[in-house]
Amino acid sequence: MNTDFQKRSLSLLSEQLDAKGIKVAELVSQISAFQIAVPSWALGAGGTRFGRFSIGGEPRNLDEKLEDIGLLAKLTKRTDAVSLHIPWDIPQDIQAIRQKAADLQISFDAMNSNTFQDYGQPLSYKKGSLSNADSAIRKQAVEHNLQVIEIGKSLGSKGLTVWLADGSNFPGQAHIRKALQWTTESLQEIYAGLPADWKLLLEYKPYEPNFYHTVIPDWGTSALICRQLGERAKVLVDLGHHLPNTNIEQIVATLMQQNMLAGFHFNDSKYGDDDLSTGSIKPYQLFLIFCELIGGAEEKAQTWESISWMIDASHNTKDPLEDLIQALEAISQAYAKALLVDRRKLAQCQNEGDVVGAQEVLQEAFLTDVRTLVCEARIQSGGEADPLAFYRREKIREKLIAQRGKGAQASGL
Ligand code: RM4
Ligand code: MN
Ligand code: MN
Repeated sequence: MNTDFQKRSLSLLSEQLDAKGIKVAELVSQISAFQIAVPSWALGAGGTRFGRFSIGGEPRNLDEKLEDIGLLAKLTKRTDAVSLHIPWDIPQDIQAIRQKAADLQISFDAMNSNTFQDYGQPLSYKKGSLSNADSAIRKQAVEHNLQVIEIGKSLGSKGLTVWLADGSNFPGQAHIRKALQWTTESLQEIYAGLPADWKLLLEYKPYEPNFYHTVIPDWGTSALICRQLGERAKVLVDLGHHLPNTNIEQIVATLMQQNMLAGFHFNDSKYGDDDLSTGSIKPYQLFLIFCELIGGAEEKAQTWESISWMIDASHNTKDPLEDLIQALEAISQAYAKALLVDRRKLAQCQNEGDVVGAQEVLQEAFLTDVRTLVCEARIQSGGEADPLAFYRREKIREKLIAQRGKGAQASGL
């Protein structure tokens, strides 16, 4: 990126935005402040049930995962936290990991429990965990979540994310009401072990790995359960966890209206939980989601600070670090565009029933090229003007392969 070109683009854009009464300096500082956590499982190859293709130079342990995120943070200045999945990332030496994270200026975002796999624990989760008909299995799953909280406490995390794979594959397999009741009771036990300054983020997903019914299929069920837990339990929206064409921005607006939005798992989707790069399929939808978020916070439905932001994606074909650079960029762009919306004019159009005018207001913002702004925010924060170009120019993947090996495999999916 040519700095002279960046300067000229910025001054042109400033002139255009100034004319609309928008202050570029303010926008740049808002974009700079917006940080998105990266999950520890997004740094290696994901694979599908048909196979897994190694990327080469994948991080072999938590230390190396933190190093990858540290690199992302340094280049993009858009992330400053990691979200750990237990037991994939159990820290062996808590003090050493804390120190490493501090050196890299990374903090610990919400912790993720895992009761969707067997990893040598006494009782199997094959037929479910928090919803299992066997109370001993439910107890084991509750205890696992409580242990995850303990690990999180020692790292300085402030949240527990629960994604439940529980459900059934065939009609009749599960007692649907009992499964919901058991899940609620199990979560109540977990919630009771949550420190006062923590929140519980409850995810939902309509199908996969169970294909007939999932115990928490949608935001409504998640919200119903959260209401039975307490005010620190809220709904986590993973963008890939909806049936095709669901109006996610409406879900966001509804949850904010109820002060029930815990946070996001960013990714993109064509059909289901595709875990594709954020903004690669439906950038307009992402923009509309940010419009609701900004509107909801401005109109004081729910505070911006109470919402957690995280990427949740899995990479089958791309270099994960390149993909994360792209995702962080796409999220920042959608946010920046949503900040440009003339909300006063939009409200006026809505009140007057001016359908065409309202659409124009949104399109005007969405069609503005904000790359210069996002780049400026990065430069001012000390990041790289063009992180992807830097990554390729410096041959970082090649260096990681030389250092960690071609067959190095990250723990995770
Ligand atoms: C699930 C869900 C969870 C994530 C796992 C790996 O589909 O999105 O958030 O932890 O995948
Ligand atoms: Mn998720
Ligand atoms: Mn998912």
